[in-house]
Amino acid sequence: MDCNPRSLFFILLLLLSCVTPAFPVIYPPNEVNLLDSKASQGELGWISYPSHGWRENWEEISGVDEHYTPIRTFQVCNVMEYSQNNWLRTNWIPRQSAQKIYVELKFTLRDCNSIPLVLGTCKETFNLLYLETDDDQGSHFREHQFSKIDTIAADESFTQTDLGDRILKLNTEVREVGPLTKKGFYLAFQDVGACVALVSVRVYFKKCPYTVRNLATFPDTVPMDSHSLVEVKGLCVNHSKEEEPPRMYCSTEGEWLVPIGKCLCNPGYEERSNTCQMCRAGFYKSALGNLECSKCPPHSFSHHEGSLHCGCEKNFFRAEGDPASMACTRPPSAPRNVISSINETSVILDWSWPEDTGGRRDVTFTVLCKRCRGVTANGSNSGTQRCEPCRSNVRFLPRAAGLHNTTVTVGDLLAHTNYTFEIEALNGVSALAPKMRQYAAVTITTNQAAPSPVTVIRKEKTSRNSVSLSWQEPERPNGIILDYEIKYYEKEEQETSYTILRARGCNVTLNGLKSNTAYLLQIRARTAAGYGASSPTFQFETSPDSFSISSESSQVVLIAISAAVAIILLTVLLYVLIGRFCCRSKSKHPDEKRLHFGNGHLRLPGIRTYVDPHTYEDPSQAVHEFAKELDASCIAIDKVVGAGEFGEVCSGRLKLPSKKEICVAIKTLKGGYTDKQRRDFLAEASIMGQFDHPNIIRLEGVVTRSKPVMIVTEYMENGSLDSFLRKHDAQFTGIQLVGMLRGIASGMKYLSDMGYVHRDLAARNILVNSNLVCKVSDFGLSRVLEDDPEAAYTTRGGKIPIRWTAPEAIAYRKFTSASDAWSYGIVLWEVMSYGERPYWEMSNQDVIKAVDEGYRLPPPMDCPATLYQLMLDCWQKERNNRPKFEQIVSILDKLIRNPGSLKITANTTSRPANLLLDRSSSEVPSMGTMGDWMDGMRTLPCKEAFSGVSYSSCDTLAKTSTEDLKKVGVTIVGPQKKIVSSLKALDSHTKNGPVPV
Ligand code: ACK
Repeated sequence: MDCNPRSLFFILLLLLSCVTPAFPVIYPPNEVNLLDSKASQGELGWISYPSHGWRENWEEISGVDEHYTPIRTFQVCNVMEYSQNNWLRTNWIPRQSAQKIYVELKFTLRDCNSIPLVLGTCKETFNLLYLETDDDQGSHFREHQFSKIDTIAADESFTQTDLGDRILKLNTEVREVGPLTKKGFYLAFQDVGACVALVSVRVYFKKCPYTVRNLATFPDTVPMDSHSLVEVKGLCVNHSKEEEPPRMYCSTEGEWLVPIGKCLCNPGYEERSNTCQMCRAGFYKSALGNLECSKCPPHSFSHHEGSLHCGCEKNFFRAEGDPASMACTRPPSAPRNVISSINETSVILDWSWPEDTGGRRDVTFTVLCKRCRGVTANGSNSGTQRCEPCRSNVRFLPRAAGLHNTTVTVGDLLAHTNYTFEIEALNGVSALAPKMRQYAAVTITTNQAAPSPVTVIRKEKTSRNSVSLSWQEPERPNGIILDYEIKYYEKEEQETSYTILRARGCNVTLNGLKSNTAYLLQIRARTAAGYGASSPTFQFETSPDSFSISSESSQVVLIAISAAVAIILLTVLLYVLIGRFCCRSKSKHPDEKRLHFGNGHLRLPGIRTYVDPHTYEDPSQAVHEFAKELDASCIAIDKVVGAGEFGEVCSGRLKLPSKKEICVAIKTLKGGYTDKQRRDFLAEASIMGQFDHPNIIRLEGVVTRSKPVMIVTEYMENGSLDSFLRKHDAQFTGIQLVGMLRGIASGMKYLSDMGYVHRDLAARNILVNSNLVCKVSDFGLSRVLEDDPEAAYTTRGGKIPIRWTAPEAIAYRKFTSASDAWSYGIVLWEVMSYGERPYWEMSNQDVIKAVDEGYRLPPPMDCPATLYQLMLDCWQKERNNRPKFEQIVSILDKLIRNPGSLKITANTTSRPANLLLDRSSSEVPSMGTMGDWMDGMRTLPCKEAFSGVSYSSCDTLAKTSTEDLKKVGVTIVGPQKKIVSSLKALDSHTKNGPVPV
């Protein structure tokens, strides 16, 4: 064995490869190498000092490292000589951005003890030094310029194995240098007599490497030399947004510390490996956040990547507030098993939940109320049902819409009326799919119901023996109030004896009461359905006796009063007689003023004829001819009930001496009138004053001698017919309506018999009293009478109520009772349609054109066929074919006697309500039975007349003449002709067979 320490060292160095594990060297990511001797394959070119001399210095030797990678090493081993000072200097190393650097040395150092024969010169350390410069100084070297970093010693030079071999140990030492300020530096190794081999030298600095934390990127960051941390702001990765600004601190050790804040992936993106990636198809993410994309909920889909939400499948929807995670839903199916329980005028509706709630929990129910006509008696739909929304006063408990429970009570319905309720289940998406909405319907007929109780009773006047009371109509009359029953008794008698009175109106005066006595009273209303509940008990007291007189003196008083009354009456009588005589001598007798009336109207003997007030020399005189002058002090005005052409219309009371006080209507002439206006205003009274008929409004008198000028007429509690009907839509029986119509026809017959043409016959000009009696009013339109060869009145202008007026009156102002008959037909239509506007919203011009082309109004809903035929007859183009009022009255009388005939209604099934009928097509009768045929002809008088007559063959029928028809009651010319010609046609079609009877 070679005992030279140098050769021994190298042998040991070669052994190094055997003891070092063969792993590839991977440096930590936060270390940036400035110098790595191992990385250089060729000569490193480091300088040793002194470079030339007799002694040995650092020697560069090629070898292999632990991975057998060739490396360059430096060795020195002058242990046998004194005063060693051998320098090895690296090349210039640029500092880059480093402030602090690390020097890692790998070396072997030989233990002096292991070297035989060494003198006391052997060392076991070497020095590490550095020099900062701004540029490379080449081979220039000054020993004293270097600063010492440290003395490096080996931890262990040799290790003894169990077998006694000595193994060379590779030492690794790391030293920090800093802060560095210049652009670069040199390292130097000073050997002072050791046996050392520098296997590798690595110089590096530390940095915090680029990283992504909380979806924010942080760049490579070089720490400060001091102990302070470097704060670094992060940048959100693509498709993300800051939730809180991301920050981190870079430590001097090149470690990232204390991450603060974060970024969140945008909607449609999810976090995958520190990045935000698009959601895959079939998934969605609707919100900002680092949640994963979710799978599309049921009944929805997303075909594209990066979906924010999933679209709904066909017929499925998402309501506005629905979260994207919620399944798409649809409107619920209809509620099931609807049950109705009717209690008079209210109904409880119950139903079951729909089979399919559409996938939602927000199901509510809405109940729609419709009033339907054309429903059969058993409640089933006859196919001709026509419905309209219920009135707003129908009450729903708890409410009509937004019901959470499956029941509702509907109250305040009309009695004996058909209703259809549509119950719809709704959920949050119903509004989005109106076509998918379904409802369950139930049709009911309310029962007849008695009126609700009278609740408000007022004491108007009290005296010793009487009391006047008034009250308000019950809140729910449930029909027409026929009368009120007033029951009263002395309070003390406790109902052991009582008195009952009936009143038609809402007031009563109770006479014959005991003075100074307390009475109790109850009122109840009666309709066709019977009595309603009684009002709460009302107490009143009569006045006490204010003074008492002896029977003797009372007799004297009585005689005195009787005498005074007799004298007054005599005076009044004389005054009236003298007044009449004077007036007549001033003007002509009315009959003398009568002009020509040869208009073909049936004139009954004993009936007076009408005198036009305008024919008076002084028309204002006429008013005193026909109207009574009233003293204004006899009139008390209560309230304004409407507006007339000349001023207000008021209700009030008229108390004439020695007469009962009566309710009256008072038409006033407003101030600032002209003479003409006054004349025209009073003309109505002059006309009205000539009439005396139960169906013509009665004139009570006029006030012309004081202001305001007034016309006082009887009071009609229910006001004008058109508004009355509209108010009581569908509340009357057919017979009640016919009764009203009969009254109007009777009034018109009287007027036509008087030779008076109304010209403005319309429901608005008919007044209705508390007993449903209709009276013709408004005589204001009547114009100057002219001598006309046709005995018809013509007008000199003025407005014509087109919809009510016959075509000839519109075209050439031919106003006759026949044109009044046309208007009557329109009134008939208005009554049967409960105040509908004739021809609805058609313009006047369109109405004139349509009527001229033969179109006529269609039958109103549920209108009996006979009444519709009567309308059509009134609307005959040829005015002579229209029925006379006398005939109309008799037709209506027959109907009243035979109410069954009202059950056959005119067929309107296939026709919308607002289309006019073409007369030519509606007149073709269908040939079925004789009855059908008669119905087809719609000639009620004929049908009635024929019923009971047996016709066995066509022959018999064909021989029927107009005279025959007259005998059996068919008096109207149109139907007569139709029947005769149709019978003849029937004969020729069926002469070989019998005609069904
Ligand atoms: O429909 P109404 O209440 O009945 O409104 C009108 C208004 O005056 C203007 O004409 C009412 N009116 C007219 N004459 C009478 C009357 N004799 N009795 C009661 N109301 C009347 C009419």
